[in-house]
Amino acid sequence: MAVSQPRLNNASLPNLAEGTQVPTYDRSAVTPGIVHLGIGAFHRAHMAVYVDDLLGEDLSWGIVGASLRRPDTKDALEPQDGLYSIAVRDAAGTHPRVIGSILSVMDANTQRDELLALMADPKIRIVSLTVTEKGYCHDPSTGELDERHPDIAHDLAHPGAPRSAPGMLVEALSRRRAAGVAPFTVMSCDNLPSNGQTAKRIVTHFAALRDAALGEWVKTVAFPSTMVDRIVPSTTDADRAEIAALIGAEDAWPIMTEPFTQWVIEDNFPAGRPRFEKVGAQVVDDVEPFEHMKLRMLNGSHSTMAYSGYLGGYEYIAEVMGDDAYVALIHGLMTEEVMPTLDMPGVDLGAYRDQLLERFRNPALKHRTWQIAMDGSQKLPQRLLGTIRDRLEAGAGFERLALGVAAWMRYVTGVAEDGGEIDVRDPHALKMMAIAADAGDDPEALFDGLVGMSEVFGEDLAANGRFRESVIAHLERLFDEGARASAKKVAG
Ligand code: CS2
Repeated sequence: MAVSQPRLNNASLPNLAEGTQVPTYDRSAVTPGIVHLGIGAFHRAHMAVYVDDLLGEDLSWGIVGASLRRPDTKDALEPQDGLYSIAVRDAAGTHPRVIGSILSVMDANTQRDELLALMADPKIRIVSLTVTEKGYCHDPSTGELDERHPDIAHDLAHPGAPRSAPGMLVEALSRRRAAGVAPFTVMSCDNLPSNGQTAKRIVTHFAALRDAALGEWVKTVAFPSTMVDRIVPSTTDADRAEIAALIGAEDAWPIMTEPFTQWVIEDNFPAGRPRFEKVGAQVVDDVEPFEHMKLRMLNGSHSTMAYSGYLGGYEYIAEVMGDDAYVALIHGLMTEEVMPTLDMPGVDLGAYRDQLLERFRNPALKHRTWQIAMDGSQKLPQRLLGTIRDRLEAGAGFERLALGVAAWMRYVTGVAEDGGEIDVRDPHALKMMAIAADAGDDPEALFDGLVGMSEVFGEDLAANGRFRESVIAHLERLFDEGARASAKKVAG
């Protein structure tokens, strides 16, 4: 019978298996300086690790995490005193490390007042966010606040009891203003274009809807942009068992990730910041070119592989990369169609592409196509459609990008190639499946229905003949011959 292991927590920390990296600073002396909204796996594999690296030199930057939707992270980390492990995986094995930078986790639904009081406390100098694209309650095609979003309507009616990220930020900022406390810096770490500017536009707009003077004050808040990058598949029970065996303690929610990590940060923190550049982050004046590069190269490839790979019967990205036709498709997409749209002096884009292909191939990373396929209506504009617009304007080809869009349209019908059901997760899933049901198996009707979602496609793409023709041709092939044949055809 297996001997039960202790739970990972402060008490078990000194007795973990040899070889497990653990915090070397005095955790009991760490105080909170950062509140992080959206404490999911990505944050715990990325920013929390950089902060963990820095706490040794400054103990005043501990993180208090908050979940806005589900209490599951709190439930997992509370009995662990905020400790959790990350496991860096590559072909050579799994390397565990325990992270101590998260001091506690709050559930915004049940601890709203406590969380808002902390955000209003002068010792909090940064509020960072990974609330995913949909957490911004915006129109993804324009980057503007969606005033009709149900959470925004709720938060305008109940400003003191917000449930959206913009609502939480504005209520906390308004309390600081009332108390004469300088604002915290808002740092978005989500995969949005110009994420700082986008967050600022949305939050300022929301504040102005609450009260014009508050809107003016929020305009003075700093919203640095950041480009974040690390691939983080969802944790499975097999991962939990592997980590328990490696570290010698039970961790209810370890995080699996790859060796690669990148963080480019705009240097705009009037209230101060940890010295992220000391631990590998790039602190620069202008993040936008890096964001463009990453969203179009990595995420554009990811979404294309997710939809066309899922339809082709592949469960994991590494499996998609085992199919030569898909490799040629993604290599061609980046080289022929994305790279010419990027302006990155001093960056070797060919080397960046090759490194991405290598990362996608990582056999130890079980990254589901279905996971990446989620929330496509929020992702397509910055991952594929912006590049297509640039190519249209240049009179250049975009066949592979168009296949990515067509595969998304085929995917959101909710019916797989073998007739089985696809579990489509998207804030607009019901609307899209209704459009698909009306269109039946007519590719033109499906295209016309979906392209009419102006929050995704804007007005311009719906009216563009070249775009229409190219996507419909792919849709016809996807319905007639399937995704693998479609990848092969475009691969040449
Ligand atoms: C992925 C990203 O799920 C997705 O949509 O494309 O989470 C991706 O893994 C990260 O952006 C990598 O930095």
